[in-house]
Amino acid sequence: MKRVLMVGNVACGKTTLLQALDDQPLDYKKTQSIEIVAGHIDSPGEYLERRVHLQNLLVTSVDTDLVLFLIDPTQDRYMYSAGQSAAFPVPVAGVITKADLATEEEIQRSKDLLELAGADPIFVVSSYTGEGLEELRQFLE
Ligand SMILES: Nc1nc2c(ncn2[C@@H]2O[C@H](COP(=O)(O)OP(=O)(O)OP(=O)(O)O)[C@@H](O)[C@H]2O)c(=O)[nH]1
Ligand SMILES: [Mg+2]
Repeated sequence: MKRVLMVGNVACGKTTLLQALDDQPLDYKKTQSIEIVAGHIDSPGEYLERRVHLQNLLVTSVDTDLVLFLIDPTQDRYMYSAGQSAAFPVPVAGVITKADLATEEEIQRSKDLLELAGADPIFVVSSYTGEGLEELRQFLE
């Protein structure tokens, strides 16, 4: 399986998605620092939101096969800049989380933003209902 670095705003669903992909119980725990979860690299949302920490994400990604840019489509705050994926030394794919809560419009807006950031391909998932998890698992295999 590809080793992934999870990137995304605070509470967008990074840790929960890693638990769901690994068939673990969904157990909320705030991520405080770079951590290994289910063999992947999880990051705190603050690393994306506070620009001084961005360099840590770039350096950490060197140890991975793939970066996932996550977006919670129900949140109004979007942190990715146009072409941001090009700063990473490995491929970047996109994940829209919390599909169980989002409207079609919110999902489409998130797709547009992830495309603009250069993420490809883009998955739409819900860690709660399991929607989209199988497609993402297959891609990571
Ligand atoms: N409805 C719904 N809630 C979700 C889903 N995924 C995560 N959540 C909830 O969103 C909240 C934040 O999830 P986390 O996985 O901790 O978010 P995170 O991106 O790891 O956040 P940080 O560690 O702070 O960067 C928790 O209360 C989760 O239960 C989902 O697919 N659907
Ligand atoms: Mg977390």
